[in-house]
Amino acid sequence: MPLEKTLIIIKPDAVARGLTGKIVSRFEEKGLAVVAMRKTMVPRRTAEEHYAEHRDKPFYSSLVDFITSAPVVLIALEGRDAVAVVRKMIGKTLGRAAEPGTIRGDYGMSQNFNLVHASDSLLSAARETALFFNDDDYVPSNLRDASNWTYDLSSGSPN
Ligand code: FUP
Repeated sequence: MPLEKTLIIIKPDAVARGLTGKIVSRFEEKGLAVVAMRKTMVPRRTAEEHYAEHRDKPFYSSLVDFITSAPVVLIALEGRDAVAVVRKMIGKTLGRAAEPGTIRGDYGMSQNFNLVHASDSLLSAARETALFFNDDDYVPSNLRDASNWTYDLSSGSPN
């Protein structure tokens, strides 16, 4: 079935502000399945690897400092076109420029404290989910629950 997995990090600012539940609810209400989730501190080495593409940017070390400074919530979400759907839901990087209706647009003002990370491509989703989760961290998605009307499954693929 053409389902994608994507990595979300609810960042230290959002966790400290008590926004974890609201943010998870948005993804659930949209119809994305939480297939793995863990509240944790991110080890510095893992953060450096996660943000490796920004290694040469002036903000790299402050970004790593921030993401390792306090607890985060790691989430793997699954759904059809999940990577693009989630990127749309989080909104622009700068909170005060992000559209109302997006997570950053509704809850944030900052660029650096921008509440959530979400994988920006299928390739980074594969890399990032593997960096934070092992195979046995995943539960089966609830796609086939009797109560789930998120997709029409009668054709054999989720439409
Ligand atoms: P996004 O994909 O929207 O999370 O944002 P980017 O990939 O452009 O940036 C990665 C992270 O670096 C963002 F969470 C914000 C942060 N950042 C800074 O901390 N300082 C900057 O000057 C630019 C980005």
